[in-house]
This record gives sequence, structure tokens and C-alpha cells, in this order.
Amino acid sequence: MESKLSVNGVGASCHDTRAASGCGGGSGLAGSELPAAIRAKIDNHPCFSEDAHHHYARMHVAVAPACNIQCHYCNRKYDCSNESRPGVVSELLTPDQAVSKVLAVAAAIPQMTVLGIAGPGDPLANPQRTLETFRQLTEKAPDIKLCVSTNGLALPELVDELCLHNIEHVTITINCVDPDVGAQIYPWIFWKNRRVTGRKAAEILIAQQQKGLEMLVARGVLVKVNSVLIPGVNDEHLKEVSRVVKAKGAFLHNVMPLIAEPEHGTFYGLMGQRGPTAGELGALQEACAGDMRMMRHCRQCRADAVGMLGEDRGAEFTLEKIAGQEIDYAAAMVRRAEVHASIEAQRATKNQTPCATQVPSPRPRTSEAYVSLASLTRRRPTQPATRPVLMAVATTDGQHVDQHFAQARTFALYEASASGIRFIGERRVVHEQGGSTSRDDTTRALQQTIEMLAGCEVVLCSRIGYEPWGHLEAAGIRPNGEYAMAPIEAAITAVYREMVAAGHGLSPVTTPVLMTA
Ligand code: CLF
Ligand code: SF4
Repeated sequence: MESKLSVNGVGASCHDTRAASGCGGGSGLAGSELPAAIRAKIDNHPCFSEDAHHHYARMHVAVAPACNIQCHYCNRKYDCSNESRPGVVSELLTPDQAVSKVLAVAAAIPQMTVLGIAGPGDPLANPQRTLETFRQLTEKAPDIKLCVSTNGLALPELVDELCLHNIEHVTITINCVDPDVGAQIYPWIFWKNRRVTGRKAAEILIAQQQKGLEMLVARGVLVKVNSVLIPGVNDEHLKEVSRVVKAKGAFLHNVMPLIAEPEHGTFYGLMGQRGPTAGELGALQEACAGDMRMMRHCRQCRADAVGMLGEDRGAEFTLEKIAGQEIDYAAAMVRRAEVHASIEAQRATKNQTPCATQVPSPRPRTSEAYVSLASLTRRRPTQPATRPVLMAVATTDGQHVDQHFAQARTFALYEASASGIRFIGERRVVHEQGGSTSRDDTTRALQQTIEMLAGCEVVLCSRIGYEPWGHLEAAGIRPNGEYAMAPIEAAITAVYREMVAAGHGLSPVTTPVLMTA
């Protein structure tokens, strides 16, 4: 269910760069306060530990095409948006193909520690394909954590089998605990060989989700609950959801913004249901945080995503590219263990560094939780400068990444480096055509925009179409829609850090100034 690279829509949750010292899962509890057994489970899981996502990668394999329910925010031609965002359809893999791909990625990207199955439909509505993939990987790649994300309808019946495959991390999308709310989100479910609609459908789904949650917790599995925030439908209600799932032992709550655009062809998209504003999302996350540990670094990634969160290296590992590769996984495991040990040594060193990189407690409010490079620099004035990166931001309010690339006429320019973030000014594009929407004029306007962005390495926007994405990349500018609605400074900080991690000639990832977690 995690979907693919943004073609139409992107939505990203707030990015909380604050860190519990060590390996806290999200806001609400420092890692050092967690029992050792739980720390061991989340230490290198990039979704369950905010800190880990700076160091470790995940990958998804799209082996699960079918779904057993209908969500009003889903159109089956896109991947499941319970834990993802709409995009182009994933390359569907057989379990054998998926396993080959996982081994190839694990050998090439030793930091990849987690394999998730999250779509493009519901993994547990495709139990044979999902479980066969897990079964093979348990045997062939025992050093990879296995993770699954589900709508929960089929969960209780499969909990024991999931545990057989050592699955220690499960995500359940729970948008409501009240069937009257559920009836506004789910038109039907497929249950015991028949279609059930309306309130009854929601009642069954909710009961199955809650039962599955309880069963997993009883077996020591860490459960993350994802909730899609749908203004006017479940916004107030999600506080109650948070309270209920926390009481039942869920580890983490991830409130994600609804993405609903008419071009997605979803019920909500077509009826004009809006998604939340950044303020609404932040306020709800903050309200829920009183009750529960919150995830704020979700990137709503694709069902076939590969790499660090927010990064997608899937194109390097297509079936065509991995065909015929013979992976010596025993050798790869040795190499992977060395890389992991080195990462852990770096993390240990960082955690011993006196307070320079630590975020003061008590935990700041959401709007203050973004630790800017600049603020870190103030605490480490001797940090050496490195090559600056120019980033353009499509923004309407000068504070958030909130504008579609195609609608932006003015871009705010920022320079990011290890020394901090600096606002440079604005660049404005004046399109020469007279407002025509002909293909030639649209292409010319795009070229003018790209010329205007000369010198920029990254352009941040809330959404971007497939075609401009390709043109920007061809011009050497990296489009980034991962931080829709996020505060600009937080988004730039995160992107810069990802570039460092990916090796773009910037300061090494060990640079203390960037280690905000
Ligand atoms: Fe994948 Fe999900 Fe496992 Fe992570 S993603 S199945 S828990 S390994 Fe992570 Fe991606 Fe957000 Fe999901 S950033 S969409 S929360
Ligand atoms: Fe779509 Fe909902 Fe099924 Fe996911 S669970 S594939 S969002 S209908």
C-alpha cells in the first residue's frame, strides 16, 4: 500500500527533527526510557524510530494487488493510500521476484534494514503472496526486519502466521473507532464472501482492527497505527482513536493528511473533500501527542520505494536491472553487519557528545520542534562550512512548502549548508505566452521556469506533475514533493541532511551539526 513517486499528489507529515537521545520512536518518550527489548526492535527501523531514519533505509515490494475494503480516499488504479500517497501504479512482483529484488537491494544498500509489504492493495487481502514473500526472506535474509501494513480486516486470522515469520512490526490503518464515522469513510467491505455496506461494514472493520491490535500487542509485536486525517469527518474523532489505541498498547500513532484531488478519481477527490491544512494537521498531532507517542517523520512512501525515507532508488533495481544477478548473500550479510556496526559506533559517539546537539527538554511544541541548521549552528559555532546548496521553494505564505509546482510564479530561494539556512531572495518567472493552455505554451512556460531556477539543485513544492518532474531532473534540479505543508526551514533541513547522507559532496553524515536526532 505505500505508493509511488509523486505524479499527482504528495502529502507529507510534519517532520520532527527533534530527537530523544538515543532511539526514541517518536515524540513522547525518550529512547533511553524504553525497555531494552523494544529498543532492540526499533533501533534500526526507520519508521518506528525517528532517529533510525537518519541512518537506515527501508524498501517495499509491491506483491499485494487486491484489497478487501473500499476507502473513499482510494482509487484502485493507484497504490493504497492508507500508508502512502497516490501515484503511478507499481510494478507488481511475484514473491520470487520480490525476494530476488530484496536480496539485490540488501547487497547494494547495506543500510537497508527493513522490508515492508504495504501494497499496492492490502497485504493481508493477498495472504499467499505476502506470506510466501515473508517465508522466503525469513530463510534467505535473516538479518532483514520484516514489516507489514494493513487495513486490519483480515488481521486477526493471520496474526499467528505473521508471528511465525518473525514479524515484529505491523501497521494498522485505523481511521475511526465509531461506526458512524466509519460509514462516512468506508462504503463497503468484502467480508465472508459477500459485500457489506454502510454502518455494518464499518462496525465489522473496526472490530477486526481492534481485535488484531490486541492480539499483536499480546504477542509482543510493535504496532503502529496510521490514521488519515479527513477534515469534517474524523478530525475531532482521531483524538479518541489515539486514546483507544494507546490504551490497547499501540506503540506509535501516525496521523497523515488526506490527499484528495479530482484527478485521482477518488470519491473524496471528486466530491471536493479537502485535505487538512498544515495547521490542522499539526494541531491534531499535538492534541494526540498528549496521549501517545506520535510519528512525525512519515514520508508517505511508495509501495515499491527503496532507500532512506524520502529517497527513492527503485529505478536502480527494476526487474530488468536485477535479472541474472547472482547474489552471494552470505558475503553480503558480513558486509552489512560491518556497515551496521560502523553506523552504531557513530551513533554511540554522537550520543556521548555533550549537549551541543541535544534538543532541550521538555519537548517543544510542534511548531517549535523543528531544529533548524541555523539553530544548531548557534550551538556549534566552530562547525566548518561546506559547499552550499541552493534550494527553491514553492510557497504561498513564505512559511510552508504549500504550492503546486505548476502554480508557482515566484519561488523563495534558500541557501543551505552545514553553516545554516539563509534566505537569499525570490525569483519570479514571467511567462511569455498569453495564458494559453496549448501543449506548446505549457512546455515553453515550463522551460522558462526551469531557466529561472538556474543554479538551484532542489525545488521543493507541495505537488508536481510527472512531466515537469522529468524536465527538472534532466536540467539537474531535483524536484521534491516530500514535504508538502511542512515548514520551510524544517523541509530544507531534512533535504540537506538527506543529500549529505546520499553523498552529494557535502559534509559527511557524521557531521555533528546535522545529527539532530
Ligand atoms: Fe514500510 Fe510502513 Fe513498514 Fe515503514 S513505511 S511498511 S512501517 S517499512 Fe514509514 Fe513510509 Fe510512512 Fe509507512 S515512512 S509510509 S510509516
Ligand atoms: Fe485502497 Fe483502502 Fe484498500 Fe488501501 S485499504 S487499497 S486505501 S481501499
